[in-house]
Amino acid sequence: MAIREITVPDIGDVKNVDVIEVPVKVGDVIKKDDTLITVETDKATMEVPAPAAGTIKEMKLKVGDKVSQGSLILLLEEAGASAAVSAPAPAPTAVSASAPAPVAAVPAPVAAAPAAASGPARSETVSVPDIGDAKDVDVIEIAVKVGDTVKKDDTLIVVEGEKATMDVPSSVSGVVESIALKVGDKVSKGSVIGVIKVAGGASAPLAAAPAPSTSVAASAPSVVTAAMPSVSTDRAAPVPDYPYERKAVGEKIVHASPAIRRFARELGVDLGKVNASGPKGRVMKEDIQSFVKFELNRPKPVASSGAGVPELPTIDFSKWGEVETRQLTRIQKVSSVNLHRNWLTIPHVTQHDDADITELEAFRQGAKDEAEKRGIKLTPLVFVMKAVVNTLQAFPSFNASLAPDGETLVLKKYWHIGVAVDTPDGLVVPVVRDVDKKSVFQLSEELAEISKKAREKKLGADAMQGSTFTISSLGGIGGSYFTPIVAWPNVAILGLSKSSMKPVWDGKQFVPRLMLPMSLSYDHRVIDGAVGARFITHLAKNLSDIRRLLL
Ligand code: CAO
Repeated sequence: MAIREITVPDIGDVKNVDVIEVPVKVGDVIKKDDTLITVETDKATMEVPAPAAGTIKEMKLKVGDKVSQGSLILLLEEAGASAAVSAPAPAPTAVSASAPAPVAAVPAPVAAAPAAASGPARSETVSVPDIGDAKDVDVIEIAVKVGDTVKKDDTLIVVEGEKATMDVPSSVSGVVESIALKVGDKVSKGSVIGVIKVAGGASAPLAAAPAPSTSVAASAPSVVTAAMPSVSTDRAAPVPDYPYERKAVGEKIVHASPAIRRFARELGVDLGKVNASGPKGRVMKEDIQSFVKFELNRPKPVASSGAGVPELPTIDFSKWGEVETRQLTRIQKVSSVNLHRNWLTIPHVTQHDDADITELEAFRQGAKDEAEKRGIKLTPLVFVMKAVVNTLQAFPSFNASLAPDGETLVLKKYWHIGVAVDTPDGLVVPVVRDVDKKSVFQLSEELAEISKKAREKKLGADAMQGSTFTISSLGGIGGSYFTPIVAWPNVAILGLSKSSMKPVWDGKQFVPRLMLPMSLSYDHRVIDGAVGARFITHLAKNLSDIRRLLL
């Protein structure tokens, strides 16, 4: 099998054009006319096709390189061929070997176009210049609209032939008065694009769009490039939301006009990731805009990035033993994004304390029978909710949210408590409203109802909104202190752990008291440490003597 050097064919007068895509790699088995590289000039994007089938042995170019005619692209082990040592990618098919190639064929401003220095304003009819032999090429973009002010050389329309995409620039500066074309129309040399009002009467040639340079006049516009790959001709619906999955590894060309490629480059967008909604799978400006919007708003994966934290490497744990993978539940995925954001964006302080709930517990035991008669299970949590609301009323900055300007506190005159509920699918936080207006029996009833609904996945989204403070109770489970994460937009959260009998010094002796471990996390931007300590002390006092709630 012969190894053949594949070089860049005649691409006209243009030198040092950018390689913007290299869709093939070493080892690829390619067919004749498969695209090897895509090059881009100011005005056109062209695909350079393979002159023969074979296996790629070595790549000699990469994206970003600059090429001219004769630049070495790759070494090809030709399928079933003999001998040839060096060959350019196919020359223009529609023209002779000496004919100019596509870049030159792209309409270029006519330097010699006569322009009068002065005169009355006049309307110029702008038409498609000489685009070589190509006829009936598709208009794939209208780059201007009526009323736009255009400068000479600004792109008016983008057309696409069999083998290349071309920006058709304006030959005059002025204001667009009318546009005679729409996307999907077919045009040839001389087709009217529209009318431009030329200020001050610059008298441009009547065939206003710049003609191709003289050396190209009779040539096809799109010579060197391969046939367009078989992409769908369906016009996909615009892409309102993403989950895109456009390019699989090994998928090749992205179709986009030079202007769109420039736009994507300016924004740092990888066109390969953008859903294409244009004709023939072409990426349009709106596609890039949708992509950027989506990327900006997309919740970022928790484990891998955020707030400038370096990405974590992917680890193959199976190297060290057997593993099993399991997807997080939907609830876990949603909460992981929220928790991560809250943890990173809220400067947390956690203050711990014990509340002496010996008397409260005696009262609760005394009220248990009555509660049971009503079919209610009275737990310490509802007393804590009442005590918390009383404390929030004494410390209004805890019942508040920080406004987005970071400088204003929104103080709320209602007391809705979010209660973290453990469900088989993960943590949810339904909200008990107007806790200040409800009795402990009412709260118990409501708590039983919402935690049942939560576990049966019957809670609506609004049942989980509007809390002013949150309580996370692990008291029924065990453990002592922990660090609850503030549930934004709240500024504080109370964690409760399992109460236990502890020896407490009463001034004369140690006495057994039932102590409830509490962990108060707060947003330090809003709450000072001293205020945090006062809040938890006030709360502990309320719980140690619930008669204080009546004061
Ligand atoms: N100390 C000692 N015992 C406690 C207690 C405490 N702080 N809090 C509750 N208990 C007892 C209750 O009295 C009850 O005992 P009895 O059955 O003997 O009366 C038992 O523990 C179980 O209580 P419960 O959990 O059913 O009820 P609750 O009102 O305390 O809590 C709810 C309700 C929905 C908050 C709870 O069921 C729950 O889901 N807790 C987990 C919340 C969670 O996961 N938080 C973590 C967030 S951070 O990831």
